[in-house]
Amino acid sequence: MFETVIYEMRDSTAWITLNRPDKLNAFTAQLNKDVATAVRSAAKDKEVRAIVITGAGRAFCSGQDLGDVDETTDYGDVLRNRYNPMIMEIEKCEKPVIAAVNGVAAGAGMSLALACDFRVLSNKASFVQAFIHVGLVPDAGNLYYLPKLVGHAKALELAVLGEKISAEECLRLGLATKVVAAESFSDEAEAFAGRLAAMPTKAIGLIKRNLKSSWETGMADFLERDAQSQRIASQSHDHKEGVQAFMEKRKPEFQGF
Ligand code: T3D
Repeated sequence: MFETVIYEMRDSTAWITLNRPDKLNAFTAQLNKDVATAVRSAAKDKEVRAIVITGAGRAFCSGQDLGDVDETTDYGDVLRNRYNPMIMEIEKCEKPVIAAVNGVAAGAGMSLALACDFRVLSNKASFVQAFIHVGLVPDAGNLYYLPKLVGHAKALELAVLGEKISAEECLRLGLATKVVAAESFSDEAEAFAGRLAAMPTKAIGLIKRNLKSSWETGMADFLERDAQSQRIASQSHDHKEGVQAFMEKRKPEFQGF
């Protein structure tokens, strides 16, 4: 079904593995398209309650394949036609999306990780704002997400200096949700995704939506959004199950709807 990603279900989690390990999973048009299609289909699939994006081999993703562009390439069009639709699939997704960052994430590879809701990093992983080293501007939503995570001043510093950011530094800056030993990375990422997949998926989607709108909405409109979201959440099976489980002093079994 896909040329450049491996798509597999592990319990209720869809795993999307970027699969161009010889090029450190650098983006080609096909890889942009495959990631976008895979995220879209996981987002639509009722069986899927969490999505993991990771890389095959020793890297997460090294950004644009620099052998695949030349001086005739219109980078504006490349972004509009390839990268932006891919990032928007993640941005629109109402399920939790986890970047399982197994190794280096450079350039647009870092942008891809930033677009996800959670970043679980191997202690051997790193982020590199590689753009500046090739005279480019961080793109694919990078400068949209980065200041929200680390603040304006730090975002500017990382983007302009382009220094490698170790996993530990990512954790300190708030770029990583957690950092785990490389040896147990797959198990830890799977356990984290499994934990999210067992949670009330609808409420997670509403939390994502509300948090995003908090950057753009005035307080009065935001409070109305709170009311609408809570109405939806309160009508869900998982709300009823959560309350019932509390009353019965047992662990809730959420179904995701
Ligand atoms: O239209 C548009 O294109 C606009 C969009 C732009 C978005 C962007 O992402 S711009 C930024 C593009 N990415 C980069 O500039 C990163 C380039 N790569 C690196 O800086 C380093 O490779 C890494 C820091 C990611 C990893 O370093 P290291 O020492 O671990 O590995 P390496 O030896 O440099 O790379 C291993 C192989 O992967 C090597 O191939 P070889 O010699 O074994 O045949 C290398 O050429 C290849 N590779 C790594 N990154 C890319 C790549 N090949 C093509 N494109 C890459 N981005």
